[in-house]
Amino acid sequence: MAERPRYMAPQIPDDEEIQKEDNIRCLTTLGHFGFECFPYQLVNRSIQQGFAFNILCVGETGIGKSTLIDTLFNTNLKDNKSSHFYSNVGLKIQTYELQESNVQLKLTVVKTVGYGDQLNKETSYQPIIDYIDAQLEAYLQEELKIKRSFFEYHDSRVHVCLYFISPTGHSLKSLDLLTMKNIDSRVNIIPLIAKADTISKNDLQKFKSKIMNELISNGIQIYQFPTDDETTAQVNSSMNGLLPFAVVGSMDEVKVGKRMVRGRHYPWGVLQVENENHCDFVKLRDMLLCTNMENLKEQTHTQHYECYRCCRLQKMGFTDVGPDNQPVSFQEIYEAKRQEFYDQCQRQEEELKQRFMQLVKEKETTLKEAEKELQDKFEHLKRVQQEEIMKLEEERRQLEEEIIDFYKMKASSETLQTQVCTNTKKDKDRKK
Ligand SMILES: Nc1nc2c(ncn2[C@@H]2O[C@H](COP(=O)(O)OP(=O)(O)O)[C@@H](O)[C@H]2O)c(=O)[nH]1
Ligand SMILES: [Mg+2]
Repeated sequence: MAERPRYMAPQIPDDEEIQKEDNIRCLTTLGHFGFECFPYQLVNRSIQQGFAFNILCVGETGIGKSTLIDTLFNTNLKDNKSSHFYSNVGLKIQTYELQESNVQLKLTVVKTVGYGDQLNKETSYQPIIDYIDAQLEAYLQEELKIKRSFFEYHDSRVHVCLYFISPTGHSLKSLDLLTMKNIDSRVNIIPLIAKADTISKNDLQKFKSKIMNELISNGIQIYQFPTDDETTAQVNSSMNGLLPFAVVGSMDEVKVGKRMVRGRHYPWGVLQVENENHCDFVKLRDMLLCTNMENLKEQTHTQHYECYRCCRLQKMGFTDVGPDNQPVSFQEIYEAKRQEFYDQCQRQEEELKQRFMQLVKEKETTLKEAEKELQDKFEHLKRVQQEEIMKLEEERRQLEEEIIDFYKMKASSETLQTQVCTNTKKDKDRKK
């Protein structure tokens, strides 16, 4: 008996089975192919690879950043208390490997240090921008490499920024507005009202709407939970209406009835962190970790990274269309850039040559002038010396004449003296 084929050959469908839609034929499969298992393959691969998530916490010192992160992951991530006396804002980066069931999570938490502690807060947001950009740049550089190794590459791009707002009950501080305005195009911002247990229920509602109005009137874009997936659309859109989340953090275990819960114990009662009537902590955790972590990562890649990449490549001179609005290829741009660079080098070389010639000419003129000056000086000195020689010659001549005169006078005086002596002797002899 002939062996039965493992898979039935697909039969050619009747014309009625072919639905035409944008020239794509939709066929009903008549046998089992196996591609219904694609999703499982993806799940298995993801579990094997593990997940990575990078959170940036921006907020004043002591506002509750470390406590909230510990509470979110129900782990003591062992962070020391920060000082209020830093002269500049800094960032503390810590990476942890966490595991829940068989899912591994490489969690990177970046927290601001010294934020809001300086008198002059004008540039407090700069280190935050620099950090976000540096991670986007690192990814871009990896992408531009010839030999890319995305499998081992640790993607450090910030997936979400939890912005901690002080529970003042009044309004946002100018530092909050300035920072959020400057980072909103680079990262997904989720605003949080920190230490929400310090604010009453009525004040909290007013404070929330005040914050949202201020964000809108200052044109600040915060992350919106996506509503395009029908499985999460309803919950996400209701959560969008609850932003900013009012959160409370605590790792303390408090007894409520017969149960131990995480909360903060006050003289007047217990605030239960995971009780949705007490604060929005559970909503934040669900939105951040259960429902939208993948979307946050996707937004980081498709929106923020794309925007950064586009600007950087444009700054480098790359473009998709030429001056005549015609598409241009990477090769054409590269060739044009190369030619431009070559021309620029030529121009610079020519300019340098001209400058060199000019300098040589200037130097020659100065040297010639100096030579002429020296020649004039020499001529002058020569003249002065000749005059001096002439003067000395004249003086010598006069002296020689004087000497001759002197000797003449001396000779005549000697003759005279001899005559006088002779006459005196004659006179003496005569008297004798
Ligand atoms: N009332 C209240 N206190 C909190 C809350 N979260 C943290 N704290 C307290 O605030 C202090 C500073 O918290 P910490 O997490 O170290 O702040 P960080 O400097 O922003 O990391 C600690 O004493 C915490 O116990 C909160 O939600 N409510
Ligand atoms: Mg801390």
